Amino acid sequence: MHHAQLDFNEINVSLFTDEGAKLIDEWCPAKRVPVLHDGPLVLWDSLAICEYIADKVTDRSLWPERTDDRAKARAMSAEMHSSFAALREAMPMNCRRTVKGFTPALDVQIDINRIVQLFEDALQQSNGPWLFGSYTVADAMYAPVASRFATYQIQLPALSQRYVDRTLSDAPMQDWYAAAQAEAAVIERAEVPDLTIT
Ligand SMILES: N[C@@H](CCC(=O)N[C@@H](CS)C(=O)NCC(=O)O)C(=O)O
Repeated sequence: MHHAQLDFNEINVSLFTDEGAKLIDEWCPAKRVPVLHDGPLVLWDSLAICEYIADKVTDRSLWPERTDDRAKARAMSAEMHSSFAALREAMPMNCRRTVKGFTPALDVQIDINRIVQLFEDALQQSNGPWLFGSYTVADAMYAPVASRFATYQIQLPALSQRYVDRTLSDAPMQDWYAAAQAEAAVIERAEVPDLTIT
């Protein structure tokens, strides 16, 4: 929505707390975040929210121009939405700390390899800086993964590393990180321990 240059208000929901549960009851019909309220419209799914925003903005495109690239960007976004369960489980997004000595299990490494293959193929074809040249919904969908690659210190080929760096230096992402730094809540179940050698 920042890239669409739309004004919006954000309500921060502290997951797995009593206060967060009340907000979820009030705002989220599927009992999950994110949810977008736009007038009477309530949209409870992240990819549907992205599609809606892309439809809503008429002065810029949030999907690639070429039909075949649009199809690929949609497939990539859908794959992010429906897949990578092992990576999500083992590497919760946590932009407040770097996890030291993280070694992915085989199923996690398989997810990482697939995402790296997607990044490399798209970036080789587009020449970057974004997956399809200019910023699209696919970049929004993969921003949390780019964040995980950085904070879990995953070794990446050069093109993918440059893409992760670009994502992290993007102004809306920097704002997201700054907002996270200002939060005090910790989700204990999402704190992956550092590997320490004793
Ligand atoms: N399909 C949903 C999945 C949403 C989802 O799983 N959200 C998590 C946070 S990333 C959540 O709300 N968890 C709260 C809970 O499980 O109680 C989407 O992408 O919009």
